[in-house]
Amino acid sequence: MKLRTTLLATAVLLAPFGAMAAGAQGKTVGFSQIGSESGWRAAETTVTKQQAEERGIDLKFADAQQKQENQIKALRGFIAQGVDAILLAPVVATGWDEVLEEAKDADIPVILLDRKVDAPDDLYMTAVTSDTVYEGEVAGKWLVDHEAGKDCRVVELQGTTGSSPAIDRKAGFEKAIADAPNITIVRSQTGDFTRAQGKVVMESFLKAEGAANICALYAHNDDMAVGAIQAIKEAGVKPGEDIVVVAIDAVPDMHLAMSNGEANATVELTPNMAGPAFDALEAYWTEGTMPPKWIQTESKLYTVADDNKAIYDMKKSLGY
Ligand code: GZL
Repeated sequence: MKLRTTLLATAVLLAPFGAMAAGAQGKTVGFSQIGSESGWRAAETTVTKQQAEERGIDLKFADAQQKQENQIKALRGFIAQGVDAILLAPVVATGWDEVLEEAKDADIPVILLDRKVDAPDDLYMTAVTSDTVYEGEVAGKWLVDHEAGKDCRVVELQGTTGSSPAIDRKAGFEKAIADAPNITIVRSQTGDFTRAQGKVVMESFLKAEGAANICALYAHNDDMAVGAIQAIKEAGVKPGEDIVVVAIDAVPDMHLAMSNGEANATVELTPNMAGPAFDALEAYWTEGTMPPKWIQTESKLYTVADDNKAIYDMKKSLGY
């Protein structure tokens, strides 16, 4: 029942909303998106545009191509345009105070999507994110259970350096394995959340350590894991068996890899951060209600025990 509920929940999260929400009709919202570095990021962009359209919001979309300076420029453009609100997915956690002050001075509410910033929380209305430390803990706990009693040398593909999910997912994983002396991280390097970099860095791990000396890969997102799986196969060893693979996002291709026995576990991150953000803005615009400073989205562990082929098909059918 739980899986079915989750599948339906995912379906609802990804499908366009029928009803037009009066509160947002005709509003203009600027969205500074990081880029399209991963399948999850592309899905987040799709869902955000879908949610805006269904609510009658005029969305001004700016793709930063992974550069903070482009995001800051975009925010200044939105402020100059006098948009009604700003959505920001901050590529890194620091360096936002000045531009967020400018938005506050212009009385334009800012909502953070999927990543946090190291800035005073009066500079943004709310942050819609998962608990990224918990995601790392769930991944770590899964590995501790899976490798109980066995020495397990782990290689880690970190997300974008300085981003809140990379910082948090590392911390959460390390917290989970702290009491498991048999699990040790022997290599850790950023793959910048991309498949291409995930493959390149995994190749360097395999060269440095030797495939036989690597028990597991922990990747901060599925796209790096999928790239790494290619490198593991090209090295002549079996991903999911010789080297277990655990990651985060639960994008369709990770479900496919699990259904093929080439990966083992992932922690789902919903691409629908915009729905809760637009709900908060509608409540603010219609009733003056302020949301809490953090709107947390759900995290759910998927493993090879789940019907991953069915989940893959369902997510693909919804345009993920
Ligand atoms: C996490 C999000 C991360 C995804 C990656 O909330 O910011 O960014 O896990 C994406 O796929 O690159």
